[in-house]
Amino acid sequence: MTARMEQWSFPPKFDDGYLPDPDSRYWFSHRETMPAADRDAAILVRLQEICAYAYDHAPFYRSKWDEAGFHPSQLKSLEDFEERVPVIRKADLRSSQSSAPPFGDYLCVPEGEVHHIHGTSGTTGRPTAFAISREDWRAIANAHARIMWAMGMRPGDTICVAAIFSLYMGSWGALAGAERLGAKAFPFGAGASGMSSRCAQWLDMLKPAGFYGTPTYAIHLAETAIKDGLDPRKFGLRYMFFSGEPGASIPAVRERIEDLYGASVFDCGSMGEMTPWMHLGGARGTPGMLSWQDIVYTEVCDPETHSRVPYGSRGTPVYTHLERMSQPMIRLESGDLTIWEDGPTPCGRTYPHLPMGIIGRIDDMITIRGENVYPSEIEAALSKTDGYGGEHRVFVTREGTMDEMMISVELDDAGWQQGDERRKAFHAQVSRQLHDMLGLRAAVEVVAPNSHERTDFKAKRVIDDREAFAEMRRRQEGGSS
Ligand code: 8LE
Repeated sequence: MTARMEQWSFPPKFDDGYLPDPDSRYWFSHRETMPAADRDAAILVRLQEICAYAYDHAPFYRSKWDEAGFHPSQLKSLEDFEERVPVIRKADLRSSQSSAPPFGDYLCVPEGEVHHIHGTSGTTGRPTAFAISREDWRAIANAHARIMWAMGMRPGDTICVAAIFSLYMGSWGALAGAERLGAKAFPFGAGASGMSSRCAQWLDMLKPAGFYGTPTYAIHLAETAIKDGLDPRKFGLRYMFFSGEPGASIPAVRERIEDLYGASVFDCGSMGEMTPWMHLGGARGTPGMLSWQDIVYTEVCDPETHSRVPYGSRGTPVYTHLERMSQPMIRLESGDLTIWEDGPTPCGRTYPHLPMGIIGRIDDMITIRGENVYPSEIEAALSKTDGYGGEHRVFVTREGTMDEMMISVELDDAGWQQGDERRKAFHAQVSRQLHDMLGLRAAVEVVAPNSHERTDFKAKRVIDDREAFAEMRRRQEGGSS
């Protein structure tokens, strides 16, 4: 069966000139539609190869696995993989890089083969460097072109990449895919002041077919365009794909973007470490994201035991690279939350399916009076409320022994102009929506449109001072004033 899997080898080799038949909805029709059990059998062989490779080339894995009593020769089934191979965490990567700088003792190729250096975007703590070899960069471009094809992008399309070009892998990954696809890459970028107005102007001039960025930025950009007297629907965009944060798989947010631009919206993205990060990525005809298992083998797991949860259940994705040689990630725990469903999907692919995309980071869950809520669920509830002005903030604090939440929500311009009556009605609507959808009783404040700051990257809508509060108390109790 592997004989028919297109361009499937270890180490990975790609034909950079290959393009599918223009009428095909699939890039690699066999790999995408083969029976899942046959694919799993091929994945098992690849896992045996990649584990043997990592054991030989990476002291990081060798020592971890020796300690756990695992040797690659023991891998006889996917269950063995799940039961015997320990997960790794971002903290393990950081500590490996601090003891074996700069790329850690999991760099499996000679440093001379490193083609691109990227890294984590966090602003605190030691950053992690991603060292990507030339061959891996090709593999990434091929994987991304393949998934962008599934979203409907075709050679010759103009694709605007409107995300910051720095160490962030989002923009570069989209660019690599667009180039390999034979599209007209338009790396507009983001991040400098005044860029949103200029981006709107360029979109109006160029009429690109595709757009990449964060969902938050797409909404901000449309607002900017409208303020500048432009109509985003006249940009002529046909598809917009997003990564970096929840949004594109939240129905009300997706519809809002589709409505603002008149384009189809696709969700994608796992983590920078897991590039080709589009391995969780949407396809025309299937809402949410697919897990392209022959690129990155994803197990949705119980966060405590790291065993796979049944289809239909919530869990945290644990990722394993199948087409990377430079810093292969083997069972990297994401810390995110999702629900997976069994394939096949409406688009005919036999991959597992994440209908809600990624709901959020498990750590970002907020517990208020016994109710658990994720920031993306609050966003979903507000986006469904008529008159929502496009931004909000969630304040969480501790009053006495109770956690309290306050949500500051913008009303849209038309509503705001209507005065007090409308503001009061909106306040009631928002409170009801939060209660009905999430069981939340939160204090609500209605504010004027544009009261909250916009971003061209990932939104930070939760301001939680409980940790700062607890820390201050600990300091005080420790007597260090
Ligand atoms: C919900 C995937 C990429 C390059 O766009 C990215 O944001 O990588 P990064 O900076 O390593 O951040 C990864 C985290 O962003 C994930 O763990 C997840 O919490 C969030 N994230 C990325 N894409 C999505 C997402 N959350 N939906 C997404 N589509």
